[in-house]
Amino acid sequence: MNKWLICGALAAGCGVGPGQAPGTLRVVLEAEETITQGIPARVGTSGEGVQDGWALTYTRFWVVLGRVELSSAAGARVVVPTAWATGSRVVDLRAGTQDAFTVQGVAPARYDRVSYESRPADASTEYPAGASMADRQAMLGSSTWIEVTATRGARSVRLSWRFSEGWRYSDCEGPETRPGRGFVAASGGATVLALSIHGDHWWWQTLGQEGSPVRFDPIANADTAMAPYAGNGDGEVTLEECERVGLAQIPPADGVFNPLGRATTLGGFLRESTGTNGHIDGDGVCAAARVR
Ligand SMILES: [Ca+2]
Repeated sequence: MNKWLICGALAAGCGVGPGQAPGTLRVVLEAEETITQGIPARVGTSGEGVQDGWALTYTRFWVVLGRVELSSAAGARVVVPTAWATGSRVVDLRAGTQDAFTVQGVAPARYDRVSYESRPADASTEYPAGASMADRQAMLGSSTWIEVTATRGARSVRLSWRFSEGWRYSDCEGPETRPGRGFVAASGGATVLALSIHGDHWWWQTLGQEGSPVRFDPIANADTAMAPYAGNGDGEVTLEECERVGLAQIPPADGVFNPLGRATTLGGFLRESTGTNGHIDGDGVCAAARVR
């Protein structure tokens, strides 16, 4: 093991290799544009947007993040502040990209083991300033809480979904623009690592598949009583209404799903999709596993 890798395990203040100097690592929580700007209806027959003409706006996007681990197979480790290493906090991503923490004296190295978790909020979870007591109470037991208003012409539906599943994102890799496991902490400089949360995967047709068709009809229709849907028509699509819809029964005109064998209902598809939201540095992918 290189001397400076051992140094990294001990944090700041010790010597590094020839020509190398410790740097600063700033970790930010990145909100994908879909979260802050919404997802527009597609214009024309190609390009991005919702293909069936719905436009989606997030009015809430809360996600619990924590248990951040930044290390390397060679033994280097970034000393993550305790609040982020073992704790968890609710992040309001509608507020946009925000700082998580900064670590000084980080030994320059590739940290190829990057992981973090999104577990259900518990009594020790911290909240954004200004979060109401009622909202804190409502978030208990959930790892993600989204509220969406969707409109198409004169039709409008809303949803408020709280997901109780917990996820661990691990072995994160850089995006195509800087490939490789984890990230490289620069020698003597400032490095930024983003824990990036995506906001459009629930509306995809293939589970977690970037570039798959984006549609909202099956979800909007889950509020209706038109078979195979079994909703109550009150203008709000609940996760329970989505649970009642078998993916195989959805009319092809509404959508054709590929759950990769991981779900049989629309609700199950949405729950599994939640576990595909975690990335690094934009589009860098992570392995995901249920932790509860
Ligand atoms: Ca309903």
